[in-house]
Amino acid sequence: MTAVDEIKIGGLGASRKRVEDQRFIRGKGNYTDDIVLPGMLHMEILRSPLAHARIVSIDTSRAWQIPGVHLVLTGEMMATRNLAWMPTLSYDTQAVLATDKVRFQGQEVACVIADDPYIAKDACEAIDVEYEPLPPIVNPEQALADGAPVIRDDKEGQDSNVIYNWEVGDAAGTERAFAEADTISRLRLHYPRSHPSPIECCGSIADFNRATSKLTVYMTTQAPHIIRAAVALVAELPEHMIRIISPDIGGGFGNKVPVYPGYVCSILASILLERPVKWIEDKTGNLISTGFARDIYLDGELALRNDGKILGVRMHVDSDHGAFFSDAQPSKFKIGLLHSAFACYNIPAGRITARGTYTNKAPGGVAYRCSFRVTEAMFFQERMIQAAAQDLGMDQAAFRRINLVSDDQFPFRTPFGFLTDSGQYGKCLDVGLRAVGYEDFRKQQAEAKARGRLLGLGISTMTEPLGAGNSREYDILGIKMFDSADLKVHMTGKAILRTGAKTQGQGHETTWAQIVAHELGIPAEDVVVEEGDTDTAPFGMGTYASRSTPVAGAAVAMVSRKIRAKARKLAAHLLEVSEEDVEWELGRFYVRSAPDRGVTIQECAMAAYSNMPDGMEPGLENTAYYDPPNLTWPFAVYIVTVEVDPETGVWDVLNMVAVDDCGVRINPMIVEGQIMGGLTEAYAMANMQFITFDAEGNCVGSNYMDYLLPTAWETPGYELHSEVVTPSPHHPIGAKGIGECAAVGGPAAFVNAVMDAIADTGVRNIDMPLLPDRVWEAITKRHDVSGAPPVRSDD
Ligand code: MCN
Ligand code: CUM
Repeated sequence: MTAVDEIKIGGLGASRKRVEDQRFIRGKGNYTDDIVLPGMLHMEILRSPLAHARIVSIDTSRAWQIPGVHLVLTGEMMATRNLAWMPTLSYDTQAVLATDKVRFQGQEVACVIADDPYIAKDACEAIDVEYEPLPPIVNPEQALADGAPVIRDDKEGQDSNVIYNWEVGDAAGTERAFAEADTISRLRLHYPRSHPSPIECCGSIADFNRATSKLTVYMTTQAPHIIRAAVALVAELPEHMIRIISPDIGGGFGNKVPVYPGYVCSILASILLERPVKWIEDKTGNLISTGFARDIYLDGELALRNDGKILGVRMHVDSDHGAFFSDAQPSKFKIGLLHSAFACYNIPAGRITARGTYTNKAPGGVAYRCSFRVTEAMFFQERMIQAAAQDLGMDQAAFRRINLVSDDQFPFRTPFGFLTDSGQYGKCLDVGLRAVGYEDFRKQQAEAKARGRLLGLGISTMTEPLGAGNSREYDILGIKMFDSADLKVHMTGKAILRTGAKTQGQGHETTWAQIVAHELGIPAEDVVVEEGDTDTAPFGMGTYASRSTPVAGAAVAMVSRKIRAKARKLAAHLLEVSEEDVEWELGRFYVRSAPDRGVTIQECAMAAYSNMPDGMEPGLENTAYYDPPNLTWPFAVYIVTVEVDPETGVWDVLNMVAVDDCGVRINPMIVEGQIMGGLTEAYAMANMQFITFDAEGNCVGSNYMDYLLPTAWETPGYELHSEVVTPSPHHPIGAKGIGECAAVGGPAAFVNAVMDAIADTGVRNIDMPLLPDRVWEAITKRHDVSGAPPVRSDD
């Protein structure tokens, strides 16, 4: 007998088909809205039509009279239970239902609970709210202007719209670097607001049982245990009497990390009515009120030597957080991991200053396929790198090559203090350049130019920190960031695995079983994976920041190893030899001196319940908590070629090459799916997707006519490369996160390509999205097109 074939049993490296798709493609998924409980009522939310206004009065009497209405909740009623406001994940407060003022269009003002959602919606319209309008503030510049109205006048001592001033890096060293520079390259950029827009909106079904005092909440959350802790704190319910169940999730993309007022209201309503209460957000509600992303302005500077060496970097960012500072991020860092910028470049000194402001927009600023602001960090970085190469008159690839961290420099301390773990940056760049035919394209580009055609090539190279955290540095609201896995191997060698992560489409049910197969030789199909139920899953911090593989995935490997250690003892007992004489090969223990004498892992499992040695605790189950020593640092090179039509400003992608090194790939097919999805979102952000606000604070982008998602029709094709593999030196199976890389690094590649195509115009920047009219304006007027669209240019 020999070891089992790892690929055949669906182990590490197998492109195993996604087991969850068995139910998804049959329409048998079980999403929050699919759940129907006996006696269930329905909740709808009345939202503010105005961005900034004082509430004069709320009259709910007409709503109460509508047959089928069970409860009308207002801020005033919430206040009697101390629930009108709730703490945010960034130590701010957020209104659950407005009491004093409304602070953004779409803010929750009241809720109606009724027999069905239609009655509830009608009753919302029967609530009479009198508002006294206040001047709205829609960007940081207005927020910081003299005499600007203070949006958060509810907060004692808050006399401006500034939330924080934060800085990181080496101020003196950076000053010196800039003093020594031959050239200083400057760029101002805006990364506009965008929205994750998962197909499934947010929702919850709260079910409070008075007899048992137990509260069960089915909800769309990426982090059920954090929600349980938050509910325990906010609703003052004992934690063991709260069960959060996150069933199938129809896409999260960060939108389902925060705590939303709808969740809180449905919980209170269920407690008051002693019946299950379901809240399902509609698309407009989701687009205008839940977890936005980005909306951040950069003043960036690079200190350069004329030979191409970057000496220092200076960044100032102004971040628009909306009306409440509700970012989910490690509490140590005010602007997430923005300071991971330039981590792949060898730059001696850097400094970031960051200022956050309140505005009359929905709260957000962190979520959407990003590890806490790394999307902004890498976009700014790669736009600044392109501008710097251009300012020096250097080739884009050569300039990067001079400054990228080389293979022998790891672990590498980045300009803002991170320690990157590993990588082969130069090799990835070579693979990408070869694949796109770099030299040839430059020739084609020159020839095309002679005929009036605009071709461009954009490069984006980046490493990003994935896997928050390690508990020394990372926590949310004081809860340390680590993760967990619990593995129960049954008598017949079949197993159930639970983790503290929560899949939303990433395929954990498939890939975690592959790690077990790799560690134990139990076929992946014999391992069922379950996530998202706080009564059964071990405590974990959930899925976002591509942390699942780096942290929960590591815990899966570690718990499997604990199981293997016990199985070894069982094997020694079965083989009647001492443990030291037992060897392991995949799926089987054998006697070192007699390799034919062996027992399978399944036989060990049976023995754990039927034939254990004297004194051994029965059973084959264990739990592992994993606190990673560092973040994992995948690397990527994205290269895009485009043609820009000077007559219309329309740009088409000719080719896109992606070289991703995320260490060991558990399931190559799933990894490629993650990259393609991310590139598509990157393309959407660069090309079409934005939520903007008019001067009154009206949200433009509250529906899919205005907020454009790319379909298969406009999405370009991608050429993916997987030949560079640098295992993470500290991850038990060498895997690094991948979930966001393409969405993080992709946007700059598209924008850089368009900017390269129009370089001769002297235009340094067009802010995203690069809509045709904006590109056309830049080409014909020969000026930068900046700021949050719609842009009002002077001429
Ligand atoms: N994987 C792998 N080998 C690796 C790394 C990852 O096979 N070396 C697999 C993993 O096992 C997992 C998937 O790829 O099945 C993504 O893993 P990982 O990079 O750990 O990311 P997470 O599972 O933590 O997912 C989070 C990430 C984020 S933050 C957003 S936002 C996002 C994304 O994933 N949201 C998504 N991808 C998404 N994909 C879908 N379909 N839906 C979402 O909501
Ligand atoms: Cu920031 S979006 Mo993902 O980390 O859930």
